[in-house]
Amino acid sequence: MRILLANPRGFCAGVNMAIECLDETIRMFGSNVYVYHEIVHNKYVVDRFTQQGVTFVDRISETPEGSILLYSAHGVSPQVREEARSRGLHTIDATCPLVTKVHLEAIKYAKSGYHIVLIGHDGHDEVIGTMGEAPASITLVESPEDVEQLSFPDDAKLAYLTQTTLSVEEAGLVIGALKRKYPHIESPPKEDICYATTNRQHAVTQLAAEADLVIVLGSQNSSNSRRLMEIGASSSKPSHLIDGAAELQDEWFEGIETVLITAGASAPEIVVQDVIDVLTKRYGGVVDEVVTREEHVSFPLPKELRRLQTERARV
Ligand code: 0CN
Ligand code: SF4
Repeated sequence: MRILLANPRGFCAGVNMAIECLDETIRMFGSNVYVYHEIVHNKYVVDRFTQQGVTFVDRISETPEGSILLYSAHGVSPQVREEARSRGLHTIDATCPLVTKVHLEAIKYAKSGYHIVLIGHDGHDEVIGTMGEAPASITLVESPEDVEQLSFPDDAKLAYLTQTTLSVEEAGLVIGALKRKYPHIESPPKEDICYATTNRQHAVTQLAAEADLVIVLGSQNSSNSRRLMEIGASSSKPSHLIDGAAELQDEWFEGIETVLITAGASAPEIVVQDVIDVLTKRYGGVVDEVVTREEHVSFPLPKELRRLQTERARV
């Protein structure tokens, strides 16, 4: 069996930074550290940190006053920042800079009197954070059908923004519907769907044609990972989103000559390699890694953490 291994796959620059940020915080302060929401949407990563003693919370009220709190890669609303401040928490912001970019666009448009149509998934951490920047000036849409329900006046000052981890193709349909209904709507200065989301989707779109089966490593609550699995399914290939090798099922591989393997932006390489090990041993799999795009992106640690590192180095 051929194991067609997609490249790029797995950790993106934002996830690398967020995980390094939490690792470094633990090194400096011990593991009595709190994180608002899952640091990234991946079970393996969250379990690893939980075992180290990190506490993940969904409410600021769950953190002891004066404790250290990291914001996850998906970003938070100003209301959450304010609540953390009033609780005297020491916060470290591990928000991906590409999510922050969307927050800044939302603030800029809202200040200039625009109403913003945000394309995203209702209830997703990133969407909640972005909408919190200007709640009265943002309307969320998920589909072209939602666009049909909008009733802004024809001359309304409108702009659209998107969540960073959407399906490029599905977002394109929503944007098309928006532009047909409101031809003057302003587009974001630069694409909001991030490079990592785009490149991982491009790889699956291109490589699924050569495969009989698609396996995506990632967690069920990971938006970008789910989109990869859906792209496999929309190419009419059986597609599965799994956290690790323990979920592999023998019947998936009956009569399969080529299996495409990829991983969402929050899935660590170790879970990919575990799956490859199993497929090699069980079905004589041979790896054929195909690079569809090069990636050379990295982000620095947040400045508050770098400042703490410098202060420590001086002592
Ligand atoms: O899986 P993630 O933690 O997040 P979503 O795909 O659900 O947004 O991947 C990192 C992406 C970000 C921000
Ligand atoms: Fe940042 Fe994109 Fe990674 Fe999300 S998927 S953390 S936006 S680089």
